[in-house]
Amino acid sequence: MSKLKIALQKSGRLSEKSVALLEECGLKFPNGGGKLITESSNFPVEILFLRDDDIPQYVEQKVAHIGIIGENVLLESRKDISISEKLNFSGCRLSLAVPKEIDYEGLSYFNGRKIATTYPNILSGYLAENGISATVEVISGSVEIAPGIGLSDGICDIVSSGSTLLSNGLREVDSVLRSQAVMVSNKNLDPEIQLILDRLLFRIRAVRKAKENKYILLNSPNGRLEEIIRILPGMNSPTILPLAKEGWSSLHSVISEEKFWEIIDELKEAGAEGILVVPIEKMIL
Ligand code: PRT
Ligand code: ZN
Repeated sequence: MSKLKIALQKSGRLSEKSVALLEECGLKFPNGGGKLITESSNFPVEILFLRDDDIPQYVEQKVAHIGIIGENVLLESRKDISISEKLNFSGCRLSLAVPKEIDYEGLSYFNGRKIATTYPNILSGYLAENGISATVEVISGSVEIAPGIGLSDGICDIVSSGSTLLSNGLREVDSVLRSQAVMVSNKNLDPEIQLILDRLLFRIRAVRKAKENKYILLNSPNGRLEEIIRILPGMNSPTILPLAKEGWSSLHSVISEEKFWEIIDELKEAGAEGILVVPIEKMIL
């Protein structure tokens, strides 16, 4: 029987969350023990653990059918593969930074200057788009020390909290790219492999939807039900059940995490009581 081959980062910032995502989708597989290939016991997949930089090439060549990487790695690789799903974790940005004492007034600062990076393709594209003529110094790591040792005038590197820049006396001045983890896939999957991928994507979306929403239960005087229903932007019309207490009902619905506090405030004002909010494990629409 065919198996969907999934490439995950072996060890690094994406590893734990990639494995957790597959586990939340109900896939059981042995993890750890330094294995390079493993199989799921309850879903037709084989998992390959690789360096993230190798994943685009392996997916393009169908050594793996799909993989999980940062968008930054995908774009830098320039491989002809597609994004099947954005995964909403490991968010970061690829940014330009300069020594903090520099009086920076815009991208033109970099004209005729040197920028150190491990992302030459993305950076060159960005500079060309903006009409900046700078020298791109390609290095393989520890980019943040390049200006301090006189290798470059600025850097282009991944930033998340900003503390690496800060502790190296650098200041973020421009953002080249926003990135998050994505599932990439080969563009020419056989139909039976595509079918397995579709089943997996269905589960991934159900897990993500569940994380983005909460289940809410509350009590409302019958006279205020209409107003409360108007506040709740539920996916369907809410469930209403009579309470033993005369003149009151219990109302159940789903609300999005994003609007959560706003909605709670409005509900209280409208007379809702006994509000319970509970996490949803899976959400199938
Ligand atoms: O060994 P392998 O090649 O597989 O891993 P790697 O070392 O190339 O990658 P890894 O594990 O560091 O990162 C994997 C992916 O995580 C990246 O491609 C990004 O998509 C994403 N990501 C999210 C990050 C960061 N946040 C991040 N903070 N990747 C790197 N960093 C580094 C950055 O390079 C800099 O050195 O962290 C430092 C900055 O962090 P702050 O928090 O100090 O700003
Ligand atoms: Zn890497």
